[in-house]
Amino acid sequence: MGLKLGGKVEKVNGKELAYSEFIENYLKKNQPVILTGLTDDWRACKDWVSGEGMPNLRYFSDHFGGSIVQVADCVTREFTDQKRVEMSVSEFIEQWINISSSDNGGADGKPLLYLKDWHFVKEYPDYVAYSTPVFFLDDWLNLYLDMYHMHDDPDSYQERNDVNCSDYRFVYMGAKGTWTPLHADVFRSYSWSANVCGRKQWYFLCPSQHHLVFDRYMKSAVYDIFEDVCKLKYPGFEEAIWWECTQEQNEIIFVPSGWYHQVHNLEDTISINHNWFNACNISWVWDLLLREYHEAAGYIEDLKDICDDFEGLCQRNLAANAGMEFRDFFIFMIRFALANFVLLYQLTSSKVINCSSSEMAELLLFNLRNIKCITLKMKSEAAWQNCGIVVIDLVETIEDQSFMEFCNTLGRTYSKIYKFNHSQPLLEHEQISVLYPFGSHICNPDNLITFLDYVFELVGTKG
Ligand SMILES: O=C(O)CCC(=O)C(=O)O
Repeated sequence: MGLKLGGKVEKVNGKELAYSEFIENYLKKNQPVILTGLTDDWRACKDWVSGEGMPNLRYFSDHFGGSIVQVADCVTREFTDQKRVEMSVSEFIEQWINISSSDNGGADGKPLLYLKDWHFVKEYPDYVAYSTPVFFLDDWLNLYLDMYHMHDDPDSYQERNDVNCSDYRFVYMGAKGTWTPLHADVFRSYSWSANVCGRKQWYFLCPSQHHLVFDRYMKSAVYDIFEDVCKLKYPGFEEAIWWECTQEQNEIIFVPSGWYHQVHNLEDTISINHNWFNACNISWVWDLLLREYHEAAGYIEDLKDICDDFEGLCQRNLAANAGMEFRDFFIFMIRFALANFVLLYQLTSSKVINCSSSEMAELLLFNLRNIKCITLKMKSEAAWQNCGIVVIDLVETIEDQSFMEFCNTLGRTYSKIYKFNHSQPLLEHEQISVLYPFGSHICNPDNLITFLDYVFELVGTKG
């Protein structure tokens, strides 16, 4: 039986779409959309594409050939993903050319290679391949990772970890027929994906239907929606209603949080994609962490009575599976709470009030309110109590150079979005003293809530 097709992904001219329209209609409603007209001036669209509109493979071997990348073999499954191997970009290009000249990639047991998750921006910061469209600029994930690690794991090989978790800005390249199995994105983040050349076919399932692609114990999901899906194992699969769309060259697709999707390259394709989250979808991140925590704890429940540090083990397993533990997420939230406060405090103390500055102030308040909302959820979660000690000294943080740079980057990003003239958010020592009244240490969700309520009071608004 074929897939049941239902929803329709809108296609909108990105040049005629206001930032606020994108936020209200797609980001906040968590709806997919294809945006056109946003890649006109990208260097990637010139350098990486040949006159015939095909990938300029030689350009990659000549300029980035030494880069070591992850390559998926689309015909070989390994657990819940495709088998991956590491190779240089030159080797990948050579194999691509060989396979496509023999014209049977994927047939006769031949591999079908797909370069994925290439951290191109991190590796080539001076080669400006593209500029992130304004709609996707409010990106807390990559902004944070440019300054901090999400998780420091003393047990893992840090250098390897550093590369894999350094950012979520990727390049993908694969021949016609390469594909990505059904999945929802890391951290249940949003993603955007731009076709520099080639075309992709997307199949989406909205979050309210995601149980239909899981087995009856909600443990494993369907891998390939076009394989013969076992009705006994996945009883709901045939009921699922899919959204299908074709993404053409130079179009950008917005993938909302928690939407399962499977993607097929209809032609030789190069794409650029980012994963990100911000105040609009951060609740997805916490909900996922909590689910994965309970799952991790469930797996090792037998050890509860014999393990000295059962909670520590759960948190380490959580970090291994989800990329962060509760503590990491909480520190992330504190830093964003503080950065949003610094920017808001600076904005409300300055005398310049205009439309852009008040829009920016609205956004900062929205961010702080959402952080408070998640913190309240964390507070009510008993598992949180045992997640290890967190002590963040607000005054020390504010005086820290890296944090000031982090604040500045957030400020610059928001000024760009709202076309607002940004000045450096420097707090003088006397201004920092506004933080003192309630004590400057944040150790748990209660402290963060007290801090946020104080901030709302300080700027004269409701939390
Ligand atoms: O382009 C692909 O093959 C997969 C991309 C994807 O899953 C995403 O951007 O979320």
